[in-house]
Amino acid sequence: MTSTLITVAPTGAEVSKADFPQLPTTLEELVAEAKACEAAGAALVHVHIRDEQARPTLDLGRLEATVAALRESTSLVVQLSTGGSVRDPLEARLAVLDAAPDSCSLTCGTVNFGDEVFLNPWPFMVDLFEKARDLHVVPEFELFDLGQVAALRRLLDTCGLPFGGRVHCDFVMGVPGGMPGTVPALVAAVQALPPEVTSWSATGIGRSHLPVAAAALALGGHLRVGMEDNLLLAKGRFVQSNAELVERAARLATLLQRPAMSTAQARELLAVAA
Ligand code: KMH
Ligand code: ZN
Repeated sequence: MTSTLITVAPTGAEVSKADFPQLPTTLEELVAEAKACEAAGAALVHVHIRDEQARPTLDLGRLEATVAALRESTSLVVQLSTGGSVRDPLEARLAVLDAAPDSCSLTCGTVNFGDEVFLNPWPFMVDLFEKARDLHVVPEFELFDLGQVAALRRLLDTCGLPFGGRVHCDFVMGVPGGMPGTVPALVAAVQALPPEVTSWSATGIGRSHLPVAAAALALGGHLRVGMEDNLLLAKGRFVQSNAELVERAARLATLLQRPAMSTAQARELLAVAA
Protein backbone atom coordinates (compact mmCIF):
# COMPACT_ATOMS: atom_id res chain seq x y z
CA MET A 1 0.00 0.00 0.00
CA THR A 2 1.76 3.13 -1.15
CA SER A 3 -0.76 5.89 -1.59
CA THR A 4 -3.88 7.12 0.19
CA LEU A 5 -7.42 7.44 -1.08
CA ILE A 6 -8.83 10.67 0.32
CA THR A 7 -12.61 10.83 0.29
CA VAL A 8 -14.35 14.10 0.97
CA ALA A 9 -17.86 14.19 2.43
CA PRO A 10 -18.55 17.91 1.98
CA THR A 11 -22.15 18.35 3.11
CA GLY A 12 -23.93 15.47 4.88
CA ALA A 13 -27.54 15.66 5.99
CA GLU A 14 -27.22 16.80 9.59
CA VAL A 15 -25.50 20.20 9.67
CA SER A 16 -27.79 23.17 8.99
CA LYS A 17 -26.81 25.93 6.58
CA ALA A 18 -28.22 28.48 9.01
CA ASP A 19 -25.84 27.29 11.72
CA PHE A 20 -22.88 26.84 9.39
CA PRO A 21 -23.04 29.12 6.31
CA GLN A 22 -19.81 27.73 4.79
CA LEU A 23 -21.52 24.33 4.30
CA PRO A 24 -21.88 23.73 0.52
CA THR A 25 -25.59 23.24 -0.12
CA THR A 26 -26.28 24.60 -3.62
CA LEU A 27 -25.07 22.80 -6.73
CA GLU A 28 -22.71 25.69 -7.52
CA GLU A 29 -21.22 25.58 -4.02
CA LEU A 30 -20.87 21.81 -4.14
CA VAL A 31 -19.10 21.84 -7.52
CA ALA A 32 -16.74 24.63 -6.41
CA GLU A 33 -15.89 22.73 -3.22
CA ALA A 34 -15.41 19.50 -5.15
CA LYS A 35 -12.98 21.17 -7.57
CA ALA A 36 -10.97 22.68 -4.72
CA CYS A 37 -10.93 19.34 -2.90
CA GLU A 38 -9.70 17.51 -5.99
CA ALA A 39 -6.89 20.06 -6.35
CA ALA A 40 -6.05 19.48 -2.67
CA GLY A 41 -5.82 15.69 -3.04
CA ALA A 42 -9.31 14.19 -2.81
CA ALA A 43 -10.17 11.42 -5.26
CA LEU A 44 -13.73 10.53 -4.22
CA VAL A 45 -16.66 12.72 -3.23
CA HIS A 46 -19.43 11.35 -0.97
CA VAL A 47 -22.49 13.39 -1.87
CA HIS A 48 -25.62 14.44 0.02
CA ILE A 49 -27.67 17.15 -1.62
CA ARG A 50 -30.00 19.87 -0.35
CA ASP A 51 -33.11 21.56 -1.74
CA GLU A 52 -33.71 25.29 -2.30
CA GLN A 53 -34.20 25.78 1.44
CA ALA A 54 -30.96 23.86 2.11
CA ARG A 55 -32.91 20.91 3.55
CA PRO A 56 -31.72 17.36 2.77
CA THR A 57 -33.42 15.91 -0.30
CA LEU A 58 -33.24 12.76 -2.42
CA ASP A 59 -34.97 14.36 -5.39
CA LEU A 60 -33.94 12.25 -8.38
CA GLY A 61 -33.73 15.13 -10.87
CA ARG A 62 -31.43 17.05 -8.54
CA LEU A 63 -29.30 13.96 -7.95
CA GLU A 64 -28.93 13.40 -11.70
CA ALA A 65 -27.98 17.04 -12.25
CA THR A 66 -25.45 16.78 -9.42
CA VAL A 67 -23.80 13.67 -10.87
CA ALA A 68 -23.62 15.33 -14.30
CA ALA A 69 -22.18 18.59 -12.93
CA LEU A 70 -19.54 16.83 -10.82
CA ARG A 71 -18.53 14.69 -13.80
CA GLU A 72 -18.26 17.73 -16.03
CA SER A 73 -16.13 19.79 -13.63
CA THR A 74 -14.04 17.15 -11.87
CA SER A 75 -12.62 13.67 -12.39
CA LEU A 76 -13.56 12.65 -8.84
CA VAL A 77 -15.24 9.30 -8.25
CA VAL A 78 -18.85 10.34 -7.58
CA GLN A 79 -20.46 8.48 -4.72
CA LEU A 80 -24.08 9.22 -3.83
CA SER A 81 -25.25 8.65 -0.29
CA THR A 82 -28.05 6.10 0.01
CA GLY A 83 -28.15 6.87 3.73
CA GLY A 84 -29.76 10.24 3.14
CA SER A 85 -31.14 11.69 6.34
CA VAL A 86 -32.68 9.69 9.18
CA ARG A 87 -36.14 10.76 7.94
CA ASP A 88 -35.81 9.50 4.36
CA PRO A 89 -37.93 6.46 3.43
CA LEU A 90 -36.18 3.30 2.30
CA GLU A 91 -37.78 3.39 -1.21
CA ALA A 92 -36.39 6.88 -1.85
CA ARG A 93 -32.97 5.76 -0.63
CA LEU A 94 -33.05 2.80 -3.04
CA ALA A 95 -34.10 5.09 -5.91
CA VAL A 96 -30.89 7.13 -5.48
CA LEU A 97 -29.16 4.48 -7.62
CA ASP A 98 -31.28 5.53 -10.61
CA ALA A 99 -29.13 8.67 -10.79
CA ALA A 100 -26.32 6.36 -12.00
CA PRO A 101 -23.40 7.41 -9.78
CA ASP A 102 -20.02 5.66 -9.92
CA SER A 103 -20.44 4.50 -6.35
CA CYS A 104 -22.99 4.47 -3.54
CA SER A 105 -22.83 4.10 0.22
CA LEU A 106 -24.38 0.97 1.70
CA THR A 107 -24.62 0.86 5.49
CA CYS A 108 -24.47 -2.63 6.95
CA GLY A 109 -27.10 -2.34 9.68
CA THR A 110 -29.33 -0.18 11.82
CA VAL A 111 -27.66 2.05 14.38
CA ASN A 112 -28.73 4.59 16.95
CA PHE A 113 -27.78 8.00 15.61
CA GLY A 114 -27.81 10.50 18.45
CA ASP A 115 -31.45 10.72 19.49
CA GLU A 116 -32.56 9.21 16.16
CA VAL A 117 -32.31 5.82 14.48
CA PHE A 118 -30.49 5.29 11.18
CA LEU A 119 -32.50 2.45 9.71
CA ASN A 120 -30.86 -0.22 7.55
CA PRO A 121 -32.82 -3.47 7.88
CA TRP A 122 -31.36 -6.62 6.37
CA PRO A 123 -33.81 -6.89 3.41
CA PHE A 124 -33.00 -3.27 2.48
CA MET A 125 -29.28 -4.03 2.54
CA VAL A 126 -29.81 -6.97 0.18
CA ASP A 127 -32.05 -4.93 -2.16
CA LEU A 128 -29.49 -2.14 -2.28
CA PHE A 129 -26.63 -4.56 -2.90
CA GLU A 130 -28.49 -6.28 -5.75
CA LYS A 131 -29.74 -3.09 -7.37
CA ALA A 132 -26.22 -1.61 -7.25
CA ARG A 133 -24.85 -4.73 -8.90
CA ASP A 134 -27.57 -4.67 -11.60
CA LEU A 135 -26.87 -1.00 -12.37
CA HIS A 136 -23.05 -1.39 -12.26
CA VAL A 137 -22.65 0.91 -9.27
CA VAL A 138 -19.75 0.11 -6.90
CA PRO A 139 -20.89 0.09 -3.27
CA GLU A 140 -18.87 1.39 -0.36
CA PHE A 141 -19.83 -0.52 2.77
CA GLU A 142 -20.32 1.92 5.66
CA LEU A 143 -19.58 0.40 9.05
CA PHE A 144 -20.72 2.30 12.14
CA ASP A 145 -20.33 -0.58 14.56
CA LEU A 146 -18.54 -3.89 15.06
CA GLY A 147 -21.82 -5.77 14.52
CA GLN A 148 -22.01 -4.19 11.08
CA VAL A 149 -18.68 -5.80 10.20
CA ALA A 150 -20.31 -9.18 10.93
CA ALA A 151 -23.31 -8.13 8.83
CA LEU A 152 -20.93 -7.40 5.92
CA ARG A 153 -19.67 -10.99 6.24
CA ARG A 154 -23.29 -12.19 6.03
CA LEU A 155 -24.00 -9.92 3.04
CA LEU A 156 -21.02 -11.25 1.06
CA ASP A 157 -22.00 -14.83 1.93
CA THR A 158 -25.56 -14.17 0.78
CA CYS A 159 -24.97 -12.03 -2.31
CA GLY A 160 -21.39 -12.70 -3.43
CA LEU A 161 -19.04 -9.95 -4.55
CA PRO A 162 -20.34 -6.52 -5.58
CA PHE A 163 -20.04 -5.04 -9.07
CA GLY A 164 -16.36 -4.71 -9.98
CA GLY A 165 -15.29 -7.47 -7.59
CA ARG A 166 -13.61 -5.17 -5.05
CA VAL A 167 -14.86 -4.72 -1.50
CA HIS A 168 -14.20 -1.26 -0.10
CA CYS A 169 -15.40 -0.30 3.39
CA ASP A 170 -15.53 2.93 5.35
CA PHE A 171 -15.54 2.95 9.15
CA VAL A 172 -17.64 5.83 10.45
CA MET A 173 -16.60 6.14 14.08
CA GLY A 174 -17.73 8.26 16.98
CA VAL A 175 -21.44 8.59 16.09
CA PRO A 176 -23.37 8.56 19.41
CA GLY A 177 -24.84 5.05 19.22
CA GLY A 178 -22.07 3.51 17.11
CA MET A 179 -18.52 2.42 17.89
CA PRO A 180 -16.32 5.03 19.53
CA GLY A 181 -13.68 6.87 17.53
CA THR A 182 -10.76 5.27 19.33
CA VAL A 183 -7.65 3.38 18.28
CA PRO A 184 -8.66 0.12 20.07
CA ALA A 185 -12.08 0.21 18.37
CA LEU A 186 -10.50 0.75 14.95
CA VAL A 187 -7.99 -2.06 15.50
CA ALA A 188 -10.79 -4.44 16.56
CA ALA A 189 -12.93 -3.49 13.56
CA VAL A 190 -10.06 -3.89 11.08
CA GLN A 191 -9.15 -7.28 12.54
CA ALA A 192 -12.76 -8.43 12.10
CA LEU A 193 -12.98 -7.50 8.39
CA PRO A 194 -13.77 -10.37 6.03
CA PRO A 195 -10.81 -11.45 3.88
CA GLU A 196 -12.69 -10.35 0.74
CA VAL A 197 -12.18 -6.70 1.77
CA THR A 198 -9.68 -5.12 -0.63
CA SER A 199 -9.47 -1.64 0.91
CA TRP A 200 -10.91 0.42 3.76
CA SER A 201 -11.03 3.99 4.93
CA ALA A 202 -12.01 5.55 8.23
CA THR A 203 -13.44 8.77 9.54
CA GLY A 204 -13.93 9.94 13.10
CA ILE A 205 -16.82 12.24 13.89
CA GLY A 206 -16.00 15.52 15.66
CA ARG A 207 -13.12 15.36 18.10
CA SER A 208 -12.19 11.81 17.09
CA HIS A 209 -11.38 13.02 13.56
CA LEU A 210 -7.60 13.38 13.88
CA PRO A 211 -6.86 10.35 16.09
CA VAL A 212 -8.87 8.12 13.75
CA ALA A 213 -7.11 9.57 10.69
CA ALA A 214 -3.66 9.00 12.19
CA ALA A 215 -4.52 5.46 13.28
CA ALA A 216 -6.08 4.62 9.91
CA LEU A 217 -2.93 5.68 8.07
CA ALA A 218 -0.73 3.73 10.48
CA LEU A 219 -2.88 0.63 9.94
CA GLY A 220 -2.68 0.88 6.14
CA GLY A 221 -6.15 2.34 5.66
CA HIS A 222 -7.47 5.32 3.70
CA LEU A 223 -9.08 8.57 4.85
CA ARG A 224 -12.45 10.28 4.74
CA VAL A 225 -12.72 13.91 5.77
CA GLY A 226 -15.29 16.67 5.33
CA MET A 227 -17.90 18.87 6.94
CA GLU A 228 -20.33 15.92 7.08
CA ASP A 229 -18.10 14.50 9.82
CA ASN A 230 -16.19 17.36 11.40
CA LEU A 231 -16.57 21.13 11.61
CA LEU A 232 -13.49 21.98 13.67
CA LEU A 233 -9.95 22.32 12.37
CA ALA A 234 -8.61 22.81 15.88
CA LYS A 235 -10.02 23.85 19.23
CA GLY A 236 -12.01 27.04 18.63
CA ARG A 237 -11.19 27.11 14.89
CA PHE A 238 -14.06 26.23 12.61
CA VAL A 239 -13.48 24.78 9.16
CA GLN A 240 -13.93 27.41 6.44
CA SER A 241 -13.86 25.04 3.46
CA ASN A 242 -13.74 21.30 2.85
CA ALA A 243 -10.48 21.79 0.98
CA GLU A 244 -8.84 22.78 4.28
CA LEU A 245 -9.63 19.35 5.67
CA VAL A 246 -8.47 17.61 2.49
CA GLU A 247 -5.21 19.60 2.47
CA ARG A 248 -4.53 18.65 6.07
CA ALA A 249 -5.29 14.97 5.36
CA ALA A 250 -2.99 15.04 2.33
CA ARG A 251 -0.20 16.58 4.43
CA LEU A 252 -0.63 13.93 7.12
CA ALA A 253 -0.62 11.15 4.51
CA THR A 254 2.50 12.53 2.85
CA LEU A 255 4.23 12.76 6.23
CA LEU A 256 3.51 9.07 6.73
CA GLN A 257 4.89 8.27 3.25
CA ARG A 258 1.42 7.55 1.91
CA PRO A 259 0.68 10.54 -0.40
CA ALA A 260 -2.78 11.17 -1.78
CA MET A 261 -3.70 9.00 -4.76
CA SER A 262 -4.96 10.38 -8.06
CA THR A 263 -8.52 9.94 -9.25
CA ALA A 264 -7.26 7.44 -11.85
CA GLN A 265 -5.62 5.38 -9.09
CA ALA A 266 -8.83 5.56 -7.05
CA ARG A 267 -10.85 4.26 -9.99
CA GLU A 268 -8.45 1.35 -10.28
CA LEU A 269 -8.52 0.65 -6.53
CA LEU A 270 -12.32 0.60 -6.43
CA ALA A 271 -12.86 -0.91 -9.90
CA VAL A 272 -14.92 2.08 -10.97
CA ALA A 273 -15.14 2.69 -14.72
CA ALA A 274 -12.83 5.49 -15.99
N1 KMH B 1 -26.96 10.93 7.32
C1 KMH B 1 -26.87 9.69 8.03
C2 KMH B 1 -28.19 9.36 8.66
C3 KMH B 1 -24.56 7.56 4.27
O1 KMH B 1 -24.34 8.62 3.72
O2 KMH B 1 -24.75 6.53 3.67
C4 KMH B 1 -26.45 8.57 7.16
C5 KMH B 1 -25.24 8.75 6.36
C6 KMH B 1 -24.67 7.51 5.77
O3 KMH B 1 -24.72 9.83 6.15
ZN1 ZN C 1 -23.18 10.36 4.30
